[in-house]
Amino acid sequence: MSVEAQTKKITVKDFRADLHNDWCPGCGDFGILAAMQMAFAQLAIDPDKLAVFSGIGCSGKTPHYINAYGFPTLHGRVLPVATGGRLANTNLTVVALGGDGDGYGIGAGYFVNSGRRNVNFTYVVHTNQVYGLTNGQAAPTLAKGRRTKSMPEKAIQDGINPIAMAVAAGYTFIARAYALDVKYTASIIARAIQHELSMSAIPLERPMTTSPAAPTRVGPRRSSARPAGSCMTVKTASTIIVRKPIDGTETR
Ligand SMILES: Cc1ncc(C[n+]2csc(CCOP(=O)(O)OP(=O)(O)O)c2C)c(N)n1
Ligand code: SF4
Repeated sequence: MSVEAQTKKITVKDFRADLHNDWCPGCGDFGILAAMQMAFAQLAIDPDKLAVFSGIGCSGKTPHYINAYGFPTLHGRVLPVATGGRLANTNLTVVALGGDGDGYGIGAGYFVNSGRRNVNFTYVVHTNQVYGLTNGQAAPTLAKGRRTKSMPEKAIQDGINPIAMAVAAGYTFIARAYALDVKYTASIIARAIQHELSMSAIPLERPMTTSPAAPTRVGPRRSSARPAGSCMTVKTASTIIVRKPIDGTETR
């Protein structure tokens, strides 16, 4: 812990970056950001010992808003880069994050193989069933029969089940929460970070501004660059699974 951090109590404010935030009002990313900052403060993590890695997307901007080391990587590539960061410096607390398009679309192979490797860090997936930044194309989680304004027809395929994928891949702490339930989400993130020796995966259900056809409407859109109705989500029950690595060994 740095000398400065040793002499004062660490609070949520220590993780706030003084940067304009351009997420749409009502975006669930605000809840995830607040929950992360709360979890870091609860665990009294020194900001100098924290590294937050992200993919590319609206969610990928999260490291900009956290006072810690931050690394927005490439679309779908956050897990190999965060793995490198973790292995290069085992004194760091490493948190990786990204959208569900990032993690389960272009990054799906990394998601599976990172579960196999079980390097000790936490991966938070901001789940909204769409590619938010690029106007709401269907993410692999989009449920059959749902449609955003950027889709000519309703989805004809089922969405993937991230929890089942994480179990099959070998993640040892798997949890799901609702992003705007900030206190609970913070407690889940804190537990995941404390889960020693192997990797945690947290698909977080994240509400967004929605189309008139979507089941939840959270708030008005602010950005004129993105058409209304590109983002949606459903509130799901929380899930927590904790287990030993599949082969019984643990790697760090
Ligand atoms: C290799 C590559 N392909 C495509 C893109 C364009 N792109 C940027 S963000 C994005 C999708 C983001 O969706 P998601 O990962 O779900 O994150 P969200 O914006 O919803 O947080 C895409 C396709 C890119 N930046 N790089
Ligand atoms: S487009 Fe969707 S994910 Fe992006 S900031 Fe707006 S509500 Fe959030």
